[in-house]
Amino acid sequence: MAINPAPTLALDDIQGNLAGFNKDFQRFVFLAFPSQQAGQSFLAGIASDLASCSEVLEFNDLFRKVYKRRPGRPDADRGIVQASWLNIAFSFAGLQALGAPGLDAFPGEFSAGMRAAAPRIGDVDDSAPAKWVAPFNQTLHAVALLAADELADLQSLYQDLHARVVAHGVTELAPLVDGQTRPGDQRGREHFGFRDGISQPAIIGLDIGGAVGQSPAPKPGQDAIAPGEFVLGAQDPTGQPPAPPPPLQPVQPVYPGPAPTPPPTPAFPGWAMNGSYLVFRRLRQNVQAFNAFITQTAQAQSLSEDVMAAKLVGRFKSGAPLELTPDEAAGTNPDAGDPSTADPSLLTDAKINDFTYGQDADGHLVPRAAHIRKTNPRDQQPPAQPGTSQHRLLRRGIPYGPELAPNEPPYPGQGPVPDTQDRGLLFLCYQASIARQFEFVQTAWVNSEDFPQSGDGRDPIISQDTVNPEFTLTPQNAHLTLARWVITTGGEYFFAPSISAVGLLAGQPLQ
Ligand code: N7H
Repeated sequence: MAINPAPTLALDDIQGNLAGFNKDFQRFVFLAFPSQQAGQSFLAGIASDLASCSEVLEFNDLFRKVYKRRPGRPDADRGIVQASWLNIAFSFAGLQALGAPGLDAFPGEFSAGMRAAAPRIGDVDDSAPAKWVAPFNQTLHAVALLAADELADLQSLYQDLHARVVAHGVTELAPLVDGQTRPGDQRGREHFGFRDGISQPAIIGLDIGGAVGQSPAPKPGQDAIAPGEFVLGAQDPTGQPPAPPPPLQPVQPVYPGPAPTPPPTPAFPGWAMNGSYLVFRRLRQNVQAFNAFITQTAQAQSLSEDVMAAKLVGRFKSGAPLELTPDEAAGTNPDAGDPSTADPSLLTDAKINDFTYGQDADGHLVPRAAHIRKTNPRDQQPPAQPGTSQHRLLRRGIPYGPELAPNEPPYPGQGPVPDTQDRGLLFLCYQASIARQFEFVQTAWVNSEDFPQSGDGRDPIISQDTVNPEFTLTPQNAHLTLARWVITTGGEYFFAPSISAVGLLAGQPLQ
């Protein structure tokens, strides 16, 4: 696709996690507003503290420069610049509680929320909302996203937020939901041991195109995607400028004094410009069962465990792409391990994401239902469907929970999972349309046993469907029967408005 000239995005106004906080410690504080007044007075206090994309981009750029200048030092000494960030996002119920105007114009999947979507997106039986853990078992109005380089900084950011929550009579819904980067050589990896966060779309005007810290062009293999895929009101994929938004309307404050008449509601409210939908999912991972499956199946298929695991995901645990390592991917050598040990260049920007599946149409290298092929089929989109560029996700997840202990008791088969064994991924992704992006990927691709082709099977990592859990390992019809290692234990659909819109929702006048 030709790259349209970089549009000017309101980077000072778009909330910063779209650019990627990329912090080792993150806390998600879920909130409910007992009244419009409580919610608005709370928001009025924090609107000016929300981190913007510009700040995050500039900080990340500075961090990279300082880090590069200090090779050979332990990681902890290399990145001496630090920052803590705060963002906020609202559920539909939260926007209603705040009296936000124009809510009729928001799409149905957002207003109904993730619980209502459960049967559609496959959150059934063990993953059904009735089994979700607190705080996801109640109505959530907002989530505050806190991020820091050090735990102590996260704590102080939280203390500050908590004091405001208490002062304004907002309800904090227990428990706090904490994510952290895994320690030591597992840094950057999720709990099954795979490096994560490698393949992301390059958003024109955010990741590429000229602002501070941006690269001039996408990395090899990275798609340049129009910002309108992630930011409401930004340039759409055809390069057309957005339709002029209706004028911004301040939400009238309900304090002090009686509520005034609300302003007329525009078709799609102007305050939603420069906002983005945030999908939040708490996904529990049964690491013991995953490891046991890999060991048993590798043996049965005469593959090494490294290759077996890579066949399910499409990458080795190091991140090395299976598609670029045909000798290992062919599985003819049962001793073949992770190829990046012998060839570290596979992990460089030049190679790690630079592949397509066209020459592997039958899936003899990367099974067609492997996780990264299901969730981004790259050049393998069936011709009748719109381009994969319409279904991209900006992933911002972080692992949660303790490390697997060497002598950990067997994972509970039934009943509650103790905190000491509850680990997984806090999956977050931003997009301009939950229906066309997250829900489409989860339903039409991940949960479909016939995508990309009939009988390929469901996504082995994240499909929640337990009916016919078959996975086509090789084109020669080697089928595996999968177990389920990832369970949904909570989640919600949120909207992250622009920073100025948070002020408007709080009833503040436009600056
Ligand atoms: Fe996935 N995993 O460890 O297996 N994911 N994911 N994911 N995921 C990716 O390329 C994982 C989840 C996507 O462009 C990698 O960054 C786990 C959900 C997409 O080539 C690994 C969980 C959804 C990509 C994992 C989980 C997605 C991707 C390779 C849950 C959306 C990029 C590293 C516990 C519905 C594909 C990388 C591309 C990559 C894992 C969740 C989507 C290792 C364990 C819920 C779009």
